[in-house]
Amino acid sequence: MNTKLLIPQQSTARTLAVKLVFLVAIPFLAKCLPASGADNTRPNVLFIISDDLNNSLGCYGHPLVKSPNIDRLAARGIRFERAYCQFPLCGPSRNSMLTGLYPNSTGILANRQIFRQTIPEQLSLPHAFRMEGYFAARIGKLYHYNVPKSVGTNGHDDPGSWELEINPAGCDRLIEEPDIFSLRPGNFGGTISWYASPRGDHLHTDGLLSTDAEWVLERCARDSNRPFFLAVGFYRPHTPYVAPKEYFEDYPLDDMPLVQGVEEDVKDLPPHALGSHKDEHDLLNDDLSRQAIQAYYASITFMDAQVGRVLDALDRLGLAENTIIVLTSDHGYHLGEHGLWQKMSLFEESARVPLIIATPGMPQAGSVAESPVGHIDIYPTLTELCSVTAPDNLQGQSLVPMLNDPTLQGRGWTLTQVTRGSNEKTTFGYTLRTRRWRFTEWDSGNQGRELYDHKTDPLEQTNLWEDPAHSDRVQRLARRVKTISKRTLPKSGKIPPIRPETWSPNITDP
Ligand SMILES: [Ca+2]
Ligand SMILES: [Ca+2]
Repeated sequence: MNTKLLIPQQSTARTLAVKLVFLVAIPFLAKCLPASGADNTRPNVLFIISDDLNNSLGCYGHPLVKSPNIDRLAARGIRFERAYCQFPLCGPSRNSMLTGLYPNSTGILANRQIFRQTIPEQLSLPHAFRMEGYFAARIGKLYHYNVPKSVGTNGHDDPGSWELEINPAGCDRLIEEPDIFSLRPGNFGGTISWYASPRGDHLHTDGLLSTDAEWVLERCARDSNRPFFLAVGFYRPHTPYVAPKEYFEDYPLDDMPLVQGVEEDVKDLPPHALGSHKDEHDLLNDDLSRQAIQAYYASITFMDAQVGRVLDALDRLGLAENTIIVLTSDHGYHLGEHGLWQKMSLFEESARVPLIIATPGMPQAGSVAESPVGHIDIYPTLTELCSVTAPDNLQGQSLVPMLNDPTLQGRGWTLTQVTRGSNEKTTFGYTLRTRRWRFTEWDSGNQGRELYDHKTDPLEQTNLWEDPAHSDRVQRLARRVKTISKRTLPKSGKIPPIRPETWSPNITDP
């Protein structure tokens, strides 16, 4: 067991507190981890990630969206109520999550890049497991992919992370593109687009992913001498929102909720807060908005059904009793809030992600952890749960104490960042989420600030930053963002630049 993972960087008091938590956690770990050190008793990991999935899930209290399979996973795990990505865009978010470093330390702040171009020596999460003999396999999207164009390829993958890579392409990619409706005809990846497919689950890419996962799990069940780290990256509900038409029938158009009062809401916002708006979003009248939301929800329920098939396989093959399951998304998603759609904002809808972690027979199964956590915390959590040695530069906290006692506060905040502009004109936005507050600062405050009180304003409608009643709080939070964002940099104090040379794959000496 790797005690150093539980020791935070911040303060001696916290170090002591966390050490105490660690002592308390030992009985829990003893319960969920086998006593023997033999490889065939080390826990497996099933890491499930969905693309562009926000918290529109039954287990997160959504009134309409059906997600029975993810809900049943939540019932056997801990559901993190306030989990946030570190950067609300596929590539930067996934590189951060899978290296355990903030985007300022990976140097990956845009898509189409991989951390081997900036910090090639960093062990990724699956790479760390491989170094200790795990069989690490990827099915679908774990690092960045250009969706849908790169579906069926390795995308912008890291070859050092996996022993096996499987890249299915289904009817949504190979056959149906001419039939997909798009706000900009012919554009499906970054553009809102959808299609109710007449073809069944098993023909779609995400259906093929589940079939492949069943196949890999069957092989793993036969060879119990090696523990596995199986990562399954579903493409839905990323655009194009393509799902079998049966799933659309769950969501009558008239029931689709439209956001009201946008004109009034945006009056107190700095321009960068709305900087993710795209011109084509203006085409979304009420009718098209309802269709887009229907298709997004249908894609979630379709993806959820595929998650169910993987969970069923795990149970059927007798693997569930020794497998840790994680389910998350790479970032959240707007469906019209503040007039915004898709990602790349620092509002709750874009920064927040689902996060469920289930360990076999966990005593607190079905509980909810309320304190803010981040993707940055997944890496040290999984390495600790599996007694895998982690790099000592990880920047997150282990969530093992919270898995043991979901009422614990842990770090108590999460930082998410985003960029505005490009090249030398790039500026940063940072948002700090505490249990009650969201404080956002654009270009160190030069381009505006936002403060929201989630106790009274969960939809972030009223920007309180200029309210004299909160001026002390704003000053305090601004100081914290400055300190914390500085800590997201590597020891050099500089964001690592993209290197011109390519990485020569070498897993033992990267
Ligand atoms: Ca994404
Ligand atoms: Ca407002």
